[in-house]
Amino acid sequence: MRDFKLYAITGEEFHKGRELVQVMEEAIIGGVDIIQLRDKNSSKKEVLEKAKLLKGLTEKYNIPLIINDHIDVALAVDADGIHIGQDDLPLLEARKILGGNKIIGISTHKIEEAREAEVNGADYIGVGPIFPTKSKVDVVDPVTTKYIEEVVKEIKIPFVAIGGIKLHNVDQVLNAGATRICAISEIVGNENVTKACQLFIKKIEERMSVK
Ligand code: TZP
Ligand code: MG
Repeated sequence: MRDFKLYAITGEEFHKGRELVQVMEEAIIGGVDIIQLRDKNSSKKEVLEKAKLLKGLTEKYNIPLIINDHIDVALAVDADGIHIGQDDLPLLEARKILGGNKIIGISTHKIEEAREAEVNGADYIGVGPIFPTKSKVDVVDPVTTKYIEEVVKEIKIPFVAIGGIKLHNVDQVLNAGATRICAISEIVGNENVTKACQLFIKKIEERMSVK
């Protein structure tokens, strides 16, 4: 898959009445280079409609669209891939359905899960939650930046850090070795979505230039 720096996930509870597509377009303008549709509250039909709208948007800007959980929706709109959790359809089954050309990302919370994802052919892993987060129910305890350090040492496939990452603490995440950042509330909950993304990108790029 094409590499990325800043991954935005939808979280309409934070959008403050603003339209989904508008918020995500502001994020892309600010430098987000991959988007995930994540919606745990809507019907499949509603998720499909949102996926169609976001597919139009991500095509316009030529960035990948990832669908959380709903492999059928991903196929229906020809999204670029899916993101699954440890309790979802197993990676190998998802790969059988999607084929080799689609992106499959999987959330991991410990090094054993990261190893398994790598062996099973994940395109990227999520590493988190780094910090406490209110954006996910039943979330596991924070894995802290220690888990990032373990992944950096051992895992070869791309990883993205997630969970409670804000502009004020992203430096800790980058210092631990992350080069890709994912956020919900700090991006889509921001009054100025574009500006928040620009500031994230600036921090990521600054760190990469001193490596
Ligand atoms: N997976 C692990 S933490 C999390 C997800 C989906 C929520 C991240 O949201 P926020 O608002 O950036 O903490
Ligand atoms: Mg899931």
